[in-house]
Order: sequence, then C-alpha cells, then structure tokens
Amino acid sequence: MRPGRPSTSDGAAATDNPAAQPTTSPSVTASIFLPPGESAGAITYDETAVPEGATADVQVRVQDGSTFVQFTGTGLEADRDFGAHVHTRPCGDEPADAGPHYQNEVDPAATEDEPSTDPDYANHENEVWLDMTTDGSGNAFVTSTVDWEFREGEAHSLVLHDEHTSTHEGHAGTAGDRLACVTVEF
Ligand SMILES: [Cu+2]
Repeated sequence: MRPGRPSTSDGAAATDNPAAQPTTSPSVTASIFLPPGESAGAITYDETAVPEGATADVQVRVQDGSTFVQFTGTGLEADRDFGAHVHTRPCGDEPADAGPHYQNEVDPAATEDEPSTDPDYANHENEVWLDMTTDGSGNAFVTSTVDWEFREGEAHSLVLHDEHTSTHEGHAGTAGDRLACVTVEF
C-alpha cells in the first residue's frame, strides 16, 4: 500500500497545513440504506445484514495515477463478514442491476452472462475489493488503493456481498449473494 503523502520533493513538500498537500480533493458519497424502490442511492436487499437506516460513506481520491477508495459503514449486522467491490453500473431495484465488477484490464473471456472468474483478472489489484468484517456494533472501515484510475463513466456502484471474496480459479471475485448496493460515481 502506498503512503498517503508525497515522498519526493518538487518544491511542494508536505507541511502541517493540509491545504498545502497536492492531492485532488476526495469525492465523498454519504448514503443511508433503504429498501428497493425508496432510494437510488443506497439500497438494501437483505435487511438482516444491512438494515434500513444503516449508513455508507464512500470516499475516492486520485493521486499520482493511483486511486484510493475508503468505505465506512454503520448500522450493519454485527460481527459479520462482507465482500465488497466496485461494480460497473448504478444500483437498481434488482441486485443484478449493478452489473459486473469494474476491471482495469478487462478479462477478454468475460461476457454479460459469465463474468470474469479468472484470477489473472479477477483480483484485488485489477479490481477494487473492499472486503470487511463488522465489529460488535455493526461498524466497518476498509480501504483499498490501486495503481490506476477509473475510466470515466464506467464505474458506478459499490456492492456488498454475503462472503469474503474468493481468489480461487473459476471462482475468483465471487463473494456470494448481493446484499446491498451504493451508487457512487467513481
Ligand atoms: Cu461484487
């Protein structure tokens, strides 16, 4: 993982003044999970794992060609594993509406019906994975940094899944049912 501040100097050394840091300002999406039909922002498909009223805060920051994504959740089911990834399409009333995972290098073998499960493409460096485990109060915090930037307009959501993400051949990138979805313009 890269450090969060610039390491080389070009005369713009980091100082104690946050405004002096040469980062682009993060985009922040704060949402409250609601049942399908009541929200296009954050939707829960499983109110045990992701109760109505749970919150999601997604921050995205681009710096020096790398992309940093941070998820903070509250009000989720306590002491529970979730898989999570950036997906291509916005959330909808149906869990499948969010489409497949966003990939930096797109798996040429993937199709609409058979998404990529090739670990050469479906991995945490070529996709954004934000697997997490909630604490005893249902809070979760997770970050991921990848060394590329999203193609504009091709990544639109963060999907929470039932399990941590598999890395095995033929199952890579799978994480069980889609429990909830947050629409984010990456
Ligand atoms: Cu996913």
